[in-house]
Amino acid sequence: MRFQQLLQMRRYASATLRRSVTATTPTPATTTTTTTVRTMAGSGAAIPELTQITDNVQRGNYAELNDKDVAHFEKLLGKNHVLTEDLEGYNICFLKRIRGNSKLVLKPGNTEEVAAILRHCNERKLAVVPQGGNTGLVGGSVPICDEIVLSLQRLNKVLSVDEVTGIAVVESGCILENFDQRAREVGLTVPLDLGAKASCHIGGNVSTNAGGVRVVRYGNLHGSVLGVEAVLANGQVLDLMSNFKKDNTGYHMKHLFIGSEGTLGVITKLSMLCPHTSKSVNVAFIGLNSFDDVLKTFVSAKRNLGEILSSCELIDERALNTALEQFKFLNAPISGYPFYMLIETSGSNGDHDEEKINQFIGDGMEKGEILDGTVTGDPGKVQEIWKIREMVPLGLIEKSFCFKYDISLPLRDFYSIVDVMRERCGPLATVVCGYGHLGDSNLHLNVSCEEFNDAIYKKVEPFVYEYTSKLKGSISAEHGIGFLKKDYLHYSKDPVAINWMRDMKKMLDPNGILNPYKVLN
Ligand code: FAD
Ligand code: 2HG
Ligand code: ZN
Repeated sequence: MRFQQLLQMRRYASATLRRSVTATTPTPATTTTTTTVRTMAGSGAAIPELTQITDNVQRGNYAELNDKDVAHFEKLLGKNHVLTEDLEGYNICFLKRIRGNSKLVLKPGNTEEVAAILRHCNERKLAVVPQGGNTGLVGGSVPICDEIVLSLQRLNKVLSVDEVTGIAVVESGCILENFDQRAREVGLTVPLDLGAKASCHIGGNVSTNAGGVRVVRYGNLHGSVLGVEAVLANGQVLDLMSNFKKDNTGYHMKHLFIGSEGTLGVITKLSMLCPHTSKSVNVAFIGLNSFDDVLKTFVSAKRNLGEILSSCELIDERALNTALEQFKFLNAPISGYPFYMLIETSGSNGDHDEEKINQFIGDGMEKGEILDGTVTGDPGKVQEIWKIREMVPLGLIEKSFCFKYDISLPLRDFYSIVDVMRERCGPLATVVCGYGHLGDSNLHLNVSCEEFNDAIYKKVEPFVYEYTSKLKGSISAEHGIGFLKKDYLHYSKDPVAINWMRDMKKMLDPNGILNPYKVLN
């Protein structure tokens, strides 16, 4: 009897959700999100002054580019692939915070050309910044002074995708979304997904060890990347390609290039383990009253969705409302809650997965932890819900300047910094909000204001790093250190480790030509 009553309650609770699995006409997949990223040069902020001036950067002891160098590169690559004009887009970072003054952009078409460029630059002591899709958020992909921009745009081929092994080999300049489309043609999927997928390169992703929304399921790139080919500062090609998951032949040097942000070598090619595409994908977008309920729901998702849980994202009210205000095409299924979670399941049995996610939501509603929401398995609607999450970081920069942080924090203390920061900034900030990859303990704290100003900058930094460090968190969960965080590395890294990093940098790049002014200060 008790069991029956419980079942009835479950059904009632689930029925209050606006479920759209059975929608007859699937919503066509739109490309609004990706188009926005592709066409946006960066944020709505004003063009900044040169970073060398604003940040008083002492130019390194590098040679000055001359006509002979340009002629050398033209001979090597062909005139079309050597740019000396209209370089603004290559000099400014996505957030319009960092601006360099490069006079030369090189676009090699293969590994040998990358090697020849670096050989010349190393001999001449010319500094170089490797650049992928230029979507990085820490000022790592643009010059700080007059470094040559080495764009990987032309190394854009997917070389092979093996349906049997699940291993794909791809050139580093391939756009993530294009790579994923190719993998999907044979029933595989790239285990990495992020809002910048229409612009970022797979090589940029590996160089930053990008996280994104599926780490909770597939882990990070140190696991998925099986091998890399990298060109060292002296032009030597280091072949660390591997087509096997298991390969214990000595030191695992590929890891040096995953997340080293172009400071140790230029990645030209890589192999990646791609999982088989899931037959059934369901997404729930739910509203909750408190962060305590968010944590309870996360624990329940892990316990009850287990092996099919593929994403667990958090969005707070201010983050959602800002995106909705800026992008009228977004359709939020629910509104009026302090917190929202986007929970995705991916599995191989539609009925089973649907039953599981319904039961999980029903339980949460019965306990009063989940207040309302939508669950859908319709591919078009799944995409519509994901679009809301993907547009959140862009909403915050659409018409403002935004300080963005990607910190790892213990889950119990995950959200408190947002309230603390809001209090600290007061009216100086227009929006202080938190969202991110709850499933990986990775919070995105965003503080936006009308334009960059020192008063708010000083309120936010180094406070955010001190706070994170006190909780033994990480000051960079996924975006990297780049230029913006290099002075704060010590908040998360032991001095002995930092010294070893310096020694490794010196060994691999003795002239310091690769991405100077980044990662290490
Ligand atoms: P770039 O920005 O061009 O470069 C990034 C760094 O890598 C630089 O230091 C550059 O020198 C180096 N680099 C690039 N290519 C190479 C190469 N071939 N060899 C050596 N070094 C290289 N990041 C996340 O981790 N998770 C997210 O969910 C996420 N979402 C985002 C959403 C939006 C809307 C935006 C704008 C950014 C987001 N990012 C996210 C940040 C960014 O997209 C990632 O850091 C991405 O991996 C950068 O790739 P990219 O090709 O644009 O690299
Ligand atoms: C995301 O998860 C990205 O959307 C960007 O990492 C986060 O802009 C940000 O703060
Ligand atoms: Zn993120």
